[in-house]
Amino acid sequence: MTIRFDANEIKRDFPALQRMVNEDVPLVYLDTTATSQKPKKVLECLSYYYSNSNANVHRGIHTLAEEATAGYESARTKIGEFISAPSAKEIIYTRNTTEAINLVANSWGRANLRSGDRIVLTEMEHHSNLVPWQMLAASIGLEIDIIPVDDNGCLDLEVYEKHLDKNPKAVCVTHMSNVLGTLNPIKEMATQAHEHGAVIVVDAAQSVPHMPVDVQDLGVDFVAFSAHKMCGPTGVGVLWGRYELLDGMPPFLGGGDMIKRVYLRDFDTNELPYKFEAGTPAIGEAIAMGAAVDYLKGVGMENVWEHEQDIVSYAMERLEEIPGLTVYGPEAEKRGGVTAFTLDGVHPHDISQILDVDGIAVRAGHHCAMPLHERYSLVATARASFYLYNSYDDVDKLIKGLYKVKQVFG
Ligand code: 7TS
Repeated sequence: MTIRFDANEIKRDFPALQRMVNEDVPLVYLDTTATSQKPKKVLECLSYYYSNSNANVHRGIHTLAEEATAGYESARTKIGEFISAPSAKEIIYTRNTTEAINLVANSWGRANLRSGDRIVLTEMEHHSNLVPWQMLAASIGLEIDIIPVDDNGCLDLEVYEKHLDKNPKAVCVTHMSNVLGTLNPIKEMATQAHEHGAVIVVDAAQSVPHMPVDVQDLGVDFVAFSAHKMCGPTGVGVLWGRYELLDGMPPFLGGGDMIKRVYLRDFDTNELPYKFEAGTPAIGEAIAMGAAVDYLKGVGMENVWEHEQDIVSYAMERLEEIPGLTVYGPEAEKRGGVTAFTLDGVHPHDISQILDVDGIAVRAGHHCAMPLHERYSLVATARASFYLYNSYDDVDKLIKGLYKVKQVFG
């Protein structure tokens, strides 16, 4: 096993990771899949913005307004480069992944889909990539086909091919599962979708923060992700879409900034990306998302990914040592840094609560993936997830904590 960088060095960049919990135990943060911690540089960027340049964007010509607009637009360019988008005009700021997917479902979906059309979803989606499509389907009468998850926690691609034979209009799929950690073969799935004339919408909430993502190389149509899972603040996310698709879509929300001109009974739509950015956006947060991109680029996304691969391989090895413990999903080589597990005879919430006494933060529940849990006949799992700031030592503390859980429950 090789360590790509010293996670303990990286940890020092994150103020929250220095704190104690329960008075005197150091925090072991293993809940990045829910939200990541933020490095000092991102926090300083937010504070600097609100202390110095706070103004609305695209409106004023005074110094502060110009600084705010320049910062907001330069972050857009950085984010575009981070995912190899052909143009910054294709980067739409949203509140988060959820809003980005709702934007596609409501704008692209309502403009392009008709009653009786089919769409393909998967059994491993987060609710954010299920419910917006279910709402649209109920509203306009779509048929939904589901790609099931096989016993190894991977998508059944033979069923995918059968669904494609029915010529769906859209395939909506996660790049990486937030429960099983499964990394889906998006590039191949995109090629197949396009051969059948379908558009492919990728929920990249768990991939963009953890690995190099090149939207052109993946050959996809829409990609959604959130700043708060990639060292950035809450309140801002991104929808990337191919220019010609975005350009042909009607606005999602109406109001300021998304118009070129307004008449009493009509309006002219603004150009991309502003067409989809109605109202005052999360300006400081968007600028700080740019700082998060700078931070991650400084470490190198290849390094982040390889580090997480090392940590998750080690974690799986150690977890599987524990009698009565089951880890769900594929082998380490096919997953990112996520491990959802159950322990015989102990409710996942109890696992989380006992680990918390020793400062170990893991999430318990259905992780907004109820259908996936049902597929395994589970109502909940405990989940430990890893990022660039987690070390082998964190995994050892988790394992020690789990032995303690076993002891408590006899
Ligand atoms: N898609 C995936 C794959 C996710 O993991 C999440 C959040 C979302 C979409 C929604 O992101 P949001 O920023 O719009 O809320 N996942 C989790 C989780 O696993 N635990 O808490 C949030």
